[in-house]
Amino acid sequence: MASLFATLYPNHLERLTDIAEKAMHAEQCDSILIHSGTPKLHFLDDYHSPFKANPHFVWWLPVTQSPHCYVLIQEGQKPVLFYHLADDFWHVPPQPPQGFWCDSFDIHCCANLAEVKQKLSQYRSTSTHRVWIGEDTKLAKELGINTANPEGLMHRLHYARAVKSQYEIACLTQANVIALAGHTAAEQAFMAGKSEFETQLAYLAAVQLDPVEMPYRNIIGFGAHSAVLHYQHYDHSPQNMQQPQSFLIDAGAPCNGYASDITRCHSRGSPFYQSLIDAMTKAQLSVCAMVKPGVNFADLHHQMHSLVLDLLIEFKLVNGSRDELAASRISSAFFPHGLGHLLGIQVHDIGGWQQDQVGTMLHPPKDHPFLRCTKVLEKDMVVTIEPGLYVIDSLLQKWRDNGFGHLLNNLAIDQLRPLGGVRVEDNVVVAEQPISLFNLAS
Ligand SMILES: [Mn+2]
Repeated sequence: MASLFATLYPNHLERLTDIAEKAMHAEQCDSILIHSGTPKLHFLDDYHSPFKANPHFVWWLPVTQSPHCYVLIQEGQKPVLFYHLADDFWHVPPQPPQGFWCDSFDIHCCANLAEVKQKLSQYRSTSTHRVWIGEDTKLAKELGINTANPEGLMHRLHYARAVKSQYEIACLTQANVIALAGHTAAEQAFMAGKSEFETQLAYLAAVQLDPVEMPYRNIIGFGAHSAVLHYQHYDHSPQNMQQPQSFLIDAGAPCNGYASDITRCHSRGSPFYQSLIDAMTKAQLSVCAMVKPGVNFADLHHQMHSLVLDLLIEFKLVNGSRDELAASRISSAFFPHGLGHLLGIQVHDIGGWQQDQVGTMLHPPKDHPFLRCTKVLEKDMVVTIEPGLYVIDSLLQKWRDNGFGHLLNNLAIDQLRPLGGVRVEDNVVVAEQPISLFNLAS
C-alpha cells in the first residue's frame, strides 16, 4: 500500500496546489499558513482530550497526531512544513518526519514557537496578505497573521474537498480494508454469544487500533439497542443463547487521516430479522448503483424513502393504500435520518450543503432536516449510502398523535421492537459505474 500512496500522492499535491493558488488569487492573499492544532486540556485538569488535527492540515499531508505543526503554502513555491520536534522527557522523543510525502516539502524541525517565528520570517509576506487556517486565532496573531479562516477562501477549499483525488480514494479504500477485518471479527464475536463490550474489543483487536484512533466511536448494538441511532454504550451482559438476537454495527477505520464509515446488521436465529436485512441490503444496493455524476443526492434520498415504504408494506409494518401511506410520510417515522453524507478526512465531510465555490448553501427540505448532503454529485466525490428502518417509539407516537395511528400495524411493530432495526451503510465513489469500497475490499 505504501508504494501505491507514494505513486498517487504527487498528483494529489499538485491538485491541492492548483486549488490553493486559484483560491488565493480569488481572495487576494499570497500565502496560507495552516496549523495542525493545539491540544486541549480538560477543565481544571492536566490531561488533554484526544488530539484531532485540523482537517485542512491533513488534506496536505498524512500527519494526524502532531500538534504545533504548520504548513506554509505560497504561490509557485514548494510547500513548507514547520514540524514540531521538542525535547520532551515525558513522552517518547519525537522523530523527524518520515514517509512517502516528505520529499514534497521543505521541512524545518522546530522545538518551540520562537523557532517557528524565526524560520517563518525567511518567507516574506506582507502580513495582510498571509492568511491563517486553524482554530487557534490567538496563535495566528502571535505569528503576525491577522486574517484567520476567511470565509471566501474557506468556501473555495471546502467546495474542492468534496471531490477526491486518486490518492484520497486509495486512502478511503484502505480504510475500508482495515474496517473489514474489524467487521468480520465483530460478527464472529456476536455469533459466539459475546457481549457488546466483548464484541467492541474483538473489533479493536482485529483492526489493531486504540479507540481514540478510530474516526468515530463504534456503534455496537444488540437487540433493541440497534434502533438507537447513535447508541453510545457497550453492554457487558452476556447474550441469552436461547433467544434470537439482532446486531447492528456501525464502525470504520482510519487510513492516512481518511475515514471509512460502514454499517452492517447480523441475525442470530431470527429468520424474520435476516429477511429484513436481506431486503434492506437489496434496496440499498439499488440506490448505490445510482450514485453517478449529475445525480442530485436529495433525489436519491427521496428514492430511498419510496423503497423503505415498499419494505414497510412488504413486512406488513403498516396498513393502508400506498397513496395514503406516502401522503402521511410514514417512512420518516421508521427512517428518520438522511440517506448519507460526504466522506473524507471528516466522517461527515464538510460542504454537504454547499452548491458552489462561493458558498451558496442549499439546506435540506423542511420534512427531511437531517439530510447532510444536498449536492449534485460529481465524479470522484465519495458519499455514504446508509438507509435504515427502526422501531423508534417516540417517533411512532408522533405519527399516532397526528392521526396516523391506524396506518401502523402494532402487532408487527411489536415483533420487530426487541430486534431494534436495520441499517446498511457503504462508502461509494461517484462514477458512471459507482464503486462500493467495502464490497471491493470483501
Ligand atoms: Mn455514516
